[in-house]
Amino acid sequence: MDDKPIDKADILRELEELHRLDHDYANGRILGSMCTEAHPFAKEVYCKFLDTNLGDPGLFKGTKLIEEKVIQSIGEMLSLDKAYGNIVTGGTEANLMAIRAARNHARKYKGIVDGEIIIPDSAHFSFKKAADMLNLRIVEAKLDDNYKIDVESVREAISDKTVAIVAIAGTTELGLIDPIEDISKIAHENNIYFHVDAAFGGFSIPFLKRIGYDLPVFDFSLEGVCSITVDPHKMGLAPIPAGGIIFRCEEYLDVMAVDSPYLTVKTQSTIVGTRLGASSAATYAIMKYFGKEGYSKIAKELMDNTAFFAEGLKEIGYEIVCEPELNIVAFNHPDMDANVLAQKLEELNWKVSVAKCPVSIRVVLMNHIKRNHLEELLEDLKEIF
Ligand code: 0PR
Repeated sequence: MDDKPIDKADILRELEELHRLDHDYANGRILGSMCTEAHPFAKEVYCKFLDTNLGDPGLFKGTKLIEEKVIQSIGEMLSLDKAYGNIVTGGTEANLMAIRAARNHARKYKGIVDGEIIIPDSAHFSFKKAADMLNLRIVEAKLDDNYKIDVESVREAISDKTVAIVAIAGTTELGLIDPIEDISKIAHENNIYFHVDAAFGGFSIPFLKRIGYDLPVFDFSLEGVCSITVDPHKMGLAPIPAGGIIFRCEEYLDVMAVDSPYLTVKTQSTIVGTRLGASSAATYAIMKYFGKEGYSKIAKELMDNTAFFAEGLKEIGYEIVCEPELNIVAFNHPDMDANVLAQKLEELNWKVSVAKCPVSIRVVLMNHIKRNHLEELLEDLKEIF
């Protein structure tokens, strides 16, 4: 730190220079991100609530009510009449809370001490962090030929130490929806906690279904589902950080509660103590602003772009890994290694992401990637071909 105060203009100049090194969503070159530019209205609301702290909700009663309302709205979107949960920093924290709830519940009611969680090979790496922090062993369920969790392998993986089963609605690499109804049945029959990670798909599947897309059921209408991660800062167009964790019952929050004696509320179940109210307020505002109609329109546009891009790739001769269920396309050149192709695209100034299972180029068709960007990308891919 400098000894003397520095002029605001000088500080801003330095920061702007550094900020110029960042990539900008607006030029449509970021192909592998699940985040996008937040809606301006959400950013405006976010700034108004910057000083609110939901770590001490007795001091910020209004903002706490906003969090409760937004959790309730997300719950309704996921077929749950009365929802419990929090707006957190993202999918990682949401998944961590879900697994912590499952572990504590199993410890309290089943006496399980050295627990295990069953997760598919396609699960986001946040579950590895959760297992590490919570001292749980990961048992990986296999994927079937379509890269979805293999239902039989989940059944086989269950043991008397299983504290949770996880399935994904919108996998990170391919955007696929696991057979959640089947897994829900297995979890329910075996009285095991079932968590659905819909960090990516949660803000699109309900709206696509609403306008007639034939997508599988993934939400609380399935009685085995205990919690769902759904991130406003991905398909919800809310500013970062905004993750959502929704629980079916309050008990799952209670088993995580620790005493917080000197605060305005006497227990706390979230991982983070001092935490943003701005994320809840911005999410609340943007959900009201779009409504089901607005989100359906966005989801449809993105699916149209997905279909346009996938068709364009096939016409050139690229191979699609799987038919997209949500707005992610993964593809390969018939004879070129995906990393080599990625390198060529990087040289043309595309910010590419390479999936590992299977190795392929993966494009997440977020709101910042417009038709003209896709046309340019297809042109470049044609040149490379
Ligand atoms: N669950 C799923 C299914 C996810 O895809 C992700 C993140 C998470 C949980 C964790 O969410 P947070 O990152 O909010 O904690 N998926 C993307 C990924 O890791 C996140 C991302 C976003 C990556 C923007 C890059 C990027 O530029 O690939």
